Amino acid sequence: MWSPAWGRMADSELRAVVLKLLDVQAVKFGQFRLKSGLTSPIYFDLRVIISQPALLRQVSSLLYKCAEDAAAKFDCVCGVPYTALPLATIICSTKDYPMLIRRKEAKDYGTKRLIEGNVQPGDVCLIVEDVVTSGSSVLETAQVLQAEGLKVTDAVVLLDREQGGAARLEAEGITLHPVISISTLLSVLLDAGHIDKATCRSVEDFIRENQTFSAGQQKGSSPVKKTACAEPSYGERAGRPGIHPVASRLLRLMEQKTTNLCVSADVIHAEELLEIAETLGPLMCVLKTHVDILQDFSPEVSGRLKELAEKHNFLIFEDRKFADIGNTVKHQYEGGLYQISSWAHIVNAHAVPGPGVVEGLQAVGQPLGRGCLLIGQMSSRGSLASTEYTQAVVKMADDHSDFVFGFISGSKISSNAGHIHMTPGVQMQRGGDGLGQQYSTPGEVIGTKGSDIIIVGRGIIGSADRLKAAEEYRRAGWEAYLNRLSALS
Ligand code: S5P
Repeated sequence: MWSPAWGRMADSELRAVVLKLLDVQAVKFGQFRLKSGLTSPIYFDLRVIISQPALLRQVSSLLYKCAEDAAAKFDCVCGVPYTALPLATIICSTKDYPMLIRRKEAKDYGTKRLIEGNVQPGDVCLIVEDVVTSGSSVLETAQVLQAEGLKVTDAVVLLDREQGGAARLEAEGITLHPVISISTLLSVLLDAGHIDKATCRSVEDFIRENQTFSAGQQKGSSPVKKTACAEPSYGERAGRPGIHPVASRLLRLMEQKTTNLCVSADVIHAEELLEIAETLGPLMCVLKTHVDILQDFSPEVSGRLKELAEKHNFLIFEDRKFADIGNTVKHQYEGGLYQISSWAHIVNAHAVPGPGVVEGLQAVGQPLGRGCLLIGQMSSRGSLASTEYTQAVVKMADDHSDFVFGFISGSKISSNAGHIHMTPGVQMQRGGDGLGQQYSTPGEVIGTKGSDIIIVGRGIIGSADRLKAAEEYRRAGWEAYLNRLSALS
């Protein structure tokens, strides 16, 4: 059994460690000539972590936690020389385990021992390693320990290159517990925009083509099962480290309900709005409202909407497009006639006032578990959102990731898989409405432009059979998503 610590450990901590490893150049991308003569697109030099005291401590604690989570039983600890020696030392001194040191070469005087420390034959020794490729270093250390009468059943490693080392060790009776697998590392760096898909794929190809333990020799486990650079599904993204809780909830319910349809219920009577929520609720992931166009809003209406959102498992998005200074939007969001923060899971804002608009909204929304979308692009003809503006919006989202979880945009504008893109201006036929609105089709929006959610208003609300129209849009959006997934896997 070997599985990376993804999901078991504090995901955000794992993500932070991966980013830090890149930062200190413990991992590098490029063209590297290896000892073996091969040219690798990735290079690890974990020795550099000894110059980073905080990282060294953090890695040691993750290694220990990895052994603990796997319920590994051991009496002493031995690090594979050299990088893992300080890691083993920190584990032993903080967790109170006796340590053993394996000498690289036997002394040619005195005791001629290969192991330093008090060896108690019969004791179980945990091996600590920084990187595993073929598993041979761990195996050599295990053999030296075993020759002294110790037992070795488990090894913890910071990074598993997934080149067959785990399977080789398993064949020798040693279970490898990696803190990070190469797939995890690639996913985190890809999500964070530090590497592109081409780099990710070249590393995966290299790993796949350079397996050190042939498949026939492996017991059950196959390396690099799911490619890290394949398009992640909505459900997979929902579980990614550090994802905003509203984004996670939304992606999960989209996967469960097989829908990426947001219905824009731009109607003027509350009864009609509630009727739409009730009848189309099962088909949509989000209900978008413009509460200020209702002629007869009352707190009962928002209360009833909340109940319907629970009943049909969708989120409510009040399309208020806040665009004022922080102090004003705070009041607009929390107070007034509509008390939006008390019922809308999602709101949106223009970035034009600067970060204060997000900070004002966040002060109200974050304690309530709400999330915000920034308007990165608009569907209307002649929109002033330039490329530079859109890039600045993405940066603002990154800087406020505790509250902002995505965008209103015509296409995918951020490579962060935690960001959700919602696109308005969608109808079955391309065209416009005479007042500047411009329409693209669900296939274009999801398939070509890489957005996540189609926002459909009059395409459904203006139809004589709203239920039938909503089902057609749901199916078109979902099929475009499935086609995109299969094209990119
Ligand atoms: O750029 C935008 C942003 C938004 S939120 N363009 C838009 O059309 N919208 C909203 O999406 C708009 O306010 C309306 O509620 C909906 C589109 O409605 P439709 O009837 O044109 O589909």
